[in-house]
Amino acid sequence: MAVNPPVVLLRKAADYAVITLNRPEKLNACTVPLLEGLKAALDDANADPCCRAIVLTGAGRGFCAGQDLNERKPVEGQVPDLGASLLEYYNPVILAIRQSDKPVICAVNGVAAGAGANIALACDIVLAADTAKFIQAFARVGLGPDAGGSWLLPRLIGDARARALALLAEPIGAAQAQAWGMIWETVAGDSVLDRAQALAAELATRPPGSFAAIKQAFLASSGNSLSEQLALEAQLQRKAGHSEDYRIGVNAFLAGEQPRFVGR
Ligand code: T3D
Repeated sequence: MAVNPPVVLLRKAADYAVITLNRPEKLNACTVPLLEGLKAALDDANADPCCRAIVLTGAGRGFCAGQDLNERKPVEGQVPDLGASLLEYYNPVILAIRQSDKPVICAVNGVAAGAGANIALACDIVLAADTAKFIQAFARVGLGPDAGGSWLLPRLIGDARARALALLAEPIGAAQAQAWGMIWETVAGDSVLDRAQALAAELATRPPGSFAAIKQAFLASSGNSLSEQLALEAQLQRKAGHSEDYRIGVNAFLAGEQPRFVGR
């Protein structure tokens, strides 16, 4: 009997994890098992102290085509509860990325549409193949934005561009996305995953306490006043200042050496 391959793959390298959405024949469109698998893989990587960075990518020619619309085929007499779907499956994925203390790098290997685009944009560092496209596809199927898009996009590219992208639901190429500040880098050819893994390996040598502080500070900044944010920075910096990695970093600087951080 043929066994279906897992729809999400989790591979652990020495000190980082690679999560691959694995429904290539459907451009990794999100089903319940895919979203559950993605959340479980993020939780696993987040809880593993050996894993100091996370790479997220898609198998095949797409990154993620958003909600699998086969799961939404209209049935006479039934109405889908998309709110429940978001609360139960999508929102926890976005929060697992944003609230993780570890850097999450997205290698957008191909088209990212609808909720798939916003899962990518929720990551900390977004790299995209030069052939990749981002589509806020929601209005094409009668929906508004979700998976954090209405929060992320205006912050990334400004209100005017965010509104036009959402209203027009037109694809935007990787180079344009980079020029607008929506993503970090466009990678030529088919080496976006290699580039993401090289970055993850590099980040894995850096002090994880710094990354936790960076992510917590940036996450809080959108809801905080300047005074609140200054207080939070002081709190986070107090904790960082007590770490062994801070002591190592300062000693290495003063000795003119490369620091060898220990992750504490
Ligand atoms: O719970 C909830 O519902 C919450 C709501 C979530 C919000 C959303 O994410 S809604 C937005 C859903 N996504 C879309 O509307 C995008 C739909 N897909 C497309 O527009 C196109 O497929 C793409 C522009 C992404 C790519 O086009 P192209 O020409 O490169 O590929 P294709 O031939 O259209 O797709 C390849 C296969 O993937 C094809 O299957 P087949 O015919 O070869 O068996 C196609 O049907 C399938 N596919 C692509 N996207 C989806 C999909 N199947 C199901 N759902 C999809 N979203």
